[in-house]
Amino acid sequence: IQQSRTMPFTGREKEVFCQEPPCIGNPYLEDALLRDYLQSHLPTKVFAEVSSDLERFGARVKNEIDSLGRECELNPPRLQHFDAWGRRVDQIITCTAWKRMKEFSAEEGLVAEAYERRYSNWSRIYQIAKLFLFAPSSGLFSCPLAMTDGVAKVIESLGVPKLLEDVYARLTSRDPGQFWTSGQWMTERRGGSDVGNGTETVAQPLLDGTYSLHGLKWFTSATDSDVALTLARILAADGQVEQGSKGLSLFYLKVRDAEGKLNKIEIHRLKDKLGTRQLPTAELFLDGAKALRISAEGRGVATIAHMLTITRIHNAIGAVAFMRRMIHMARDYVTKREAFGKLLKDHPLHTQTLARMEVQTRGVFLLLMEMGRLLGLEETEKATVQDQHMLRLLTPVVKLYTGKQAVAVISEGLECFGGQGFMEDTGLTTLARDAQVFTIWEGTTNILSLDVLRSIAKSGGKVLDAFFSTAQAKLEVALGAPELEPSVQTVQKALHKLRLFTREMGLKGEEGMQLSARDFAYTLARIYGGVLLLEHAARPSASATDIFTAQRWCQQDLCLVDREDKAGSYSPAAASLDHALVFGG
Ligand code: UCC
Ligand code: FAD
Repeated sequence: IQQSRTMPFTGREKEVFCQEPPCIGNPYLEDALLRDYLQSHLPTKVFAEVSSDLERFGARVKNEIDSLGRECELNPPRLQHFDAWGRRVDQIITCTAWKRMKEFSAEEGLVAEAYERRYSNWSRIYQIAKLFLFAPSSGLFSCPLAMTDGVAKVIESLGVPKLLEDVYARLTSRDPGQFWTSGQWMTERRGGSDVGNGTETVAQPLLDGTYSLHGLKWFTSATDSDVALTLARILAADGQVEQGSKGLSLFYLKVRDAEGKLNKIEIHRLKDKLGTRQLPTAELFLDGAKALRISAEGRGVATIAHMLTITRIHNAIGAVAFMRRMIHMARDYVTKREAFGKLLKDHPLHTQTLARMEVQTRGVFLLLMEMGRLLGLEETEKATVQDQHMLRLLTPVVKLYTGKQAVAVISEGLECFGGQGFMEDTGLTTLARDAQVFTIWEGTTNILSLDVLRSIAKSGGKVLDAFFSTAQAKLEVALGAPELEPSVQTVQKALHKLRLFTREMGLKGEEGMQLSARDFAYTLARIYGGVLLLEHAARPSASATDIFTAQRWCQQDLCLVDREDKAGSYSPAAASLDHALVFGG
């Protein structure tokens, strides 16, 4: 045996192997599906302009924004209650990178683009594509942008009243010096889902026509924002308030005055959160905050619903964008990491794992873009009644389904890096911690499933008619391609079963319908995801990968309600067995 000159693991030998880390590239150039989608849907001239801007912006995300996003994670906001001289200041201190994000957002028109409508109905798709590239690198600045967009939408829906002209202009400004962001304060201690019963905040009418708000808001994200919308009950002259949802009105307020003093608001504390740590989320005590009522009395929930549509779509942007980022990182890593004598990319089982993540991500990406397409049509008054029904029905479906899939795919993604996927300093864990919130805020999975039922009831079933006819029309396009025919038939069968289920749904009673709500929403997501993948795969320029993706998606259980209904899961007997199972000790 020959003795080596130096002992292994002594001196410099310790540093012999260092794994090359995964890197992000230009997220636009790396995303063939995004580019294909835009090229297929946008008019040629619009695509040329949008594509060149997204390529430029993608480079900016890679070279400039991504590291700032990481800085936001490493320098979370903190709350300073008192200044050096004991004065109560309640100052939220954010890092420079967070402030830079606000400037970038204005410069890049991340909200403005949707309201300038330079590209008519395509502007929403363009804005969504841009936010999609931005979100995973944004240090969660995507959150205040979502709410800012939502408030601009509410103001627009009110016809931009004179008193709100300035704030509307600021929320949609491209000038960093003018640009304002907004918060959305809906949640109180008694309830964030059941806002109608959980809201205790009262609004005292003042002589000048404004109100002073008194109450405690339990979750308020992006609390460093300039303005906010919030709900409260108007105090009648006899000191009474109307309870329930019908007692809620919507208010607009400025968080601070021109000198930077809080508008009779105390910031109790910043939340200590599992994720989204870059983002300040506070508990606020409203101690007479001056506010403007912007809805009719008692129409608070219905008015803020315009905002919920927008923020829920933004939630889906974040969820799908995080999935895409995780896959891109994992895809890069397999070209650098070796195991058992070869690169990970040469282990078919590992590639299969990535392929399954990719199928899920592609399906939900098309669901997201469909929301952008429908919203763009609605905002430019080009939407048919059917399009409007689809927008209403699919908003909760897409929010809840993308949120859940993000958690699943991102968790799988962490495993793709082995032990390194569990290490804080890789930055990968941030995606996992932050993704968890996509299922909770802006309505939990169950609440959104019930919102799907609400949309059906409110429309007298018309949203479902729109679903069936839109899905059928899109499938007809795909029927021409022989490779797609078996998958088209699978989706058609699922649609048939769903139709049968919906015919019987009313007979299940209130509880039976509620028990089916989650499976029902998943069924809509899976069927419509399949429809969109098939439509995409039926384009003349479609690739073999597009076809394969559609086929794989359609191999899932598409009609969950059929399976579960046959198993009796929505019956009173099942509900009582569920109860016994959970509480039986
Ligand atoms: O979590 C929050 C912010 C986090 C940060 C933002 C991040 C964004 C993404 C970032 C990505 C990185 S803010 C808090 C969000 N909170 C929620 O989402 C609340 C969840 N709960 C619900 O959604 C409930 O379903 C409620 C509060 C809407 C239920 O209220 P009600 O009052 O019991 O509901 P009603 O009585 O059924 O509805 C009242 C009115 C009706 O209209 P009218 O009176 O004309 O019949 C409904 O049709 O509101 C209408 N409505 C809707 N309209 C209710 N929901 C909707 C809807 N979704 N769309 C249209
Ligand atoms: P609950 O309503 O108590 O729900 C608890 C559980 O019960 C959930 O699983 C829910 O699905 C289930 N449930 C409730 N009702 C039903 C039902 N009828 N049927 C079946 N299941 C049901 N809110 C704001 O207003 N502004 C913000 O800026 C904001 N930022 C946030 C930031 C973060 C990081 C987080 C985590 C939350 C934030 N929220 C904000 C609050 C968020 O919107 C609420 O937490 C959420 O809507 C759920 O409300 P809740 O916490 O009261 O849960």
